[in-house]
Parts: sequence; C-alpha cells; structure tokens
Amino acid sequence: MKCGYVAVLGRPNAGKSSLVNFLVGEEVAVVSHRQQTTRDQILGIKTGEDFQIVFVDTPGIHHSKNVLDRVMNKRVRSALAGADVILYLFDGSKEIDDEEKDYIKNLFDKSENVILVETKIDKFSKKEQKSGKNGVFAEIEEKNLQFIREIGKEKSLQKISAISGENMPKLQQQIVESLPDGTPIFDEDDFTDKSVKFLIAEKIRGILLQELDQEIPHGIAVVVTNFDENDELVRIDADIVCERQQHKGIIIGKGGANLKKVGESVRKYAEKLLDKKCALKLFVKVDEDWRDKNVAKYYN
Ligand SMILES: Nc1nc2c(ncn2[C@@H]2O[C@H](COP(=O)(O)OP(=O)(O)OP(=O)(O)O)[C@@H](O)[C@H]2O)c(=O)[nH]1
Ligand SMILES: [Mg+2]
Repeated sequence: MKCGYVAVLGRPNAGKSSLVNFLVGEEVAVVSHRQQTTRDQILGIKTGEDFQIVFVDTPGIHHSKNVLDRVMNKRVRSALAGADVILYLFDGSKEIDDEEKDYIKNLFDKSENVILVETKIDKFSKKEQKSGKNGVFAEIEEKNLQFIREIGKEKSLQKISAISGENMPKLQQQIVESLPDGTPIFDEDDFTDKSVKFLIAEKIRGILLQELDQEIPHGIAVVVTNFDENDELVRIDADIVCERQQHKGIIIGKGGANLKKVGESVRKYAEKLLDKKCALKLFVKVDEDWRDKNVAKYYN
C-alpha cells in the first residue's frame, strides 16, 4: 500500500486549503478570499483501496511581522521536514515573482519529490474565453511556463482547479505513485487529526473571515472553552478573542444581530458534524496585542 505525508506549500491565497478539502472530500481547513487564512498545520487524510495520503495543509509562506507570523512560518518548516512528497502551489492567474522563483528552485534542490501545481485554471479559461487567445492570462501563463522550463521541471507540473475539479484525479494519481510503500498511519474513517473542538473553533473563525471588513479578521482567535456532550445534545461555549474594544462592538453587531447570525451558521454546522442537537454560546473578548504577547494561549 502507498502511504505517506504530503506537504502542501505556497504563498498565502494560492489555494492550498481548497485543494486539500477537495481531495479529502471534507471541509478540513477554512477557505477564504483573505490572505493568511490558515494558521495551523492541519492534516487532511484520504484513504483509498491501496493508498493513504496524509495532506499537511500549511499557512502561506510570507514575511513575519509578529509572533503569530513566526509561529506560522515555523509550521511550514516542520511540515517540510516530515514530508514524503511536496506539493508547491502557485496561483496560475498571477506571475511568479523573483522571490518565489528562488523559493521553488531551492525546494527542487533540497527535495526529490516535488510536484508543482498551477491552481485556479478555471479562472484562467473563463477570462481567456472572454479576452481571446492572446489575452493577459495567456501571457502570464507563458511567462510562468518559461520559468518552469528553465529549471527543467515542466514534467512535474500539474494544472488544476479546486472549483471545477479539473485534473484532480490526475494529480491524486501522481501523488499516490510518488508515495513510499508502507502501512496506513491513520484509521480509514479519519479525515483529519484535529478535534471536533478545533473544527468548530475554525468554523467560527471562517465565518467571521467572510463576514467582517478589513483588518479585524486577522486579529481574531477563537477557542472552544466548554464542550459537553451526551447522546442527544452537545453544549458548546466559545470565546471569540479580538484586539480592540471597538472590534468587539462590530463583531457583536447592532443589538447582537451579527453574533446571532454567526451563531446560527455554526450551530447548523455542529449539528451536521455531530449528528445531534447543539446549544451554542458565543462570547466576545478583548485581548490587546495577543498576536505578540499571548499567541501560546490560542495556538500551541
Ligand atoms: N477560481 C478559483 N478560486 C480558487 C481555487 N482554489 C482556491 N480558490 C479561491 O482562492 C482563495 C484562497 O483559497 P484558500 O484555499 O483559502 O488558499 P490558501 O492557499 O489556503 O490560503 P492561506 O491559508 O491564506 O495561505 C479563496 O477565495 C478560494 O475560494 C480554484 O481552483 N479556482
Ligand atoms: Mg489555507
């Protein structure tokens, strides 16, 4: 049986979590249009007849500004260290810049099993159809391809879409073939290493990322503080931690309207996940500068 770890790397927003969710077939990691959505290293597990792929979703590679950023970058390095295969994702609708080129070259120098993945090709073809064959996207693709040819890696390139699913079976096949022979690491029913508490905290953060404007989302951490389950009901309390008193007001919304809406979606998600009724309480708290001073309280 082919079994092993697959590190999923790339810039923020490249589509890493979307790819993992698609191939695992479950919502393992939060996806959003914002950069730096993923903060933890999250395992997504896919077991087939003759293989088990353990995807390691990672935070996007970026410059560190605060302690949280450094923790995130450390998680990328640790994912690399234990990987049998590395997927490096880049957004096909953007030109690969010099810094990223160096990073990719370095990856190929250091590891034998690297698969380059061009993401979001659905976007490409739609725009392309509108703008004609020689549109700006064709130009971008050609430039990126030129670089990949220069480093002699066009054979390791896969072009995919996590929206349409195009070429996903091919990519999965290539991953499986690259894995070593071994025995499964996880149970065949497992789809992640994370607890239900973590999945629920992440769901809350994911909904807030969608709902809120501008800077507030990056300053949010969510912790489930109470999780109490019997045969029929699960009681969940969670803290939404933000950095400013003013943000707290925005999260709660007029007369609590926003928080109520978030609570409704999360409750539905938890009921589906656990297959029982859920009583959910959300509390909004302020912890100034937690991203520098108190990261360990929320991310350990
Ligand atoms: N059109 C299109 N959009 C995509 C595709 N894959 C991801 N996206 C979108 O790109 C954005 C970022 O996707 P994520 O999967 O969260 O990206 P990520 O690389 O995990 O981002 P970080 O966790 O911030 O590093 C989201 O708005 C996704 O819906 C794709 O194949 N096609
Ligand atoms: Mg992500």
